[in-house]
Amino acid sequence: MTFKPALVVVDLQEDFCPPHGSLAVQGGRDIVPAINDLLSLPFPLKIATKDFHPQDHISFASNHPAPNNKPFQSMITIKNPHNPEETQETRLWPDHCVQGTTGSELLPEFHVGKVQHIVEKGQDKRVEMYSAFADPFTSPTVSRSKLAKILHDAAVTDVYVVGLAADYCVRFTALDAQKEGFNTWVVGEATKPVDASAMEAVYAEYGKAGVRVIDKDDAAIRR
Ligand code: VGL
Ligand code: ZN
Repeated sequence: MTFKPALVVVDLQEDFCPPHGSLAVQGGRDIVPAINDLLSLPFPLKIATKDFHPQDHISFASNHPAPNNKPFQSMITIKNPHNPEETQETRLWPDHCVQGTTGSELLPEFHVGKVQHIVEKGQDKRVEMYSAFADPFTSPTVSRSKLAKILHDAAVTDVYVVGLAADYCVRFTALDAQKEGFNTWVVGEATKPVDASAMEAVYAEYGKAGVRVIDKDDAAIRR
């Protein structure tokens, strides 16, 4: 059996981190040393993703009328632009990772020079896109990134997912990686959640889907 692992570092951006991030995840910066350690391992393929929204993105509370426009709280229903029968309930957020802003920049302490690709996501203002592969609509999908093609073209077998946030973009990226046919691993100490109380449900979802959570030291690369 061949084994070809890829490391995918999700959304390690200023807006998801203290001290200035608009959607700062507690301890978001603390995972960078673990991620830099992983980047020094001989993964044949390393990829970073960036949440990269236009200012009029549907997930920003500021783009919706009161009273149902409270960041972190309000939920809205999004229709699939290609199939209005299909809808998604989604959470509204503070403006974050707006293209061209400092908040959208990758953390300077992240050794991004070691990645071969930077995949941007969330550019389509009409849909939320937590997964770095695609938006959540299925009939049909509205927006897809180039991530699946990069991984398949490289004949990757295993995907290791790290970054921010554990309960949103890391979660949906890992679940989609497994759906794409990759053996998928999340490195526990190299991710942090927006809401720690959500993680038990996320681990249950991983268990069902076959995504495995491991420690950094177990993410050593087999050959
Ligand atoms: C994310 C909320 C909104 C993430 C992105 O990267 O986890 N969370 N947009
Ligand atoms: Zn976002």
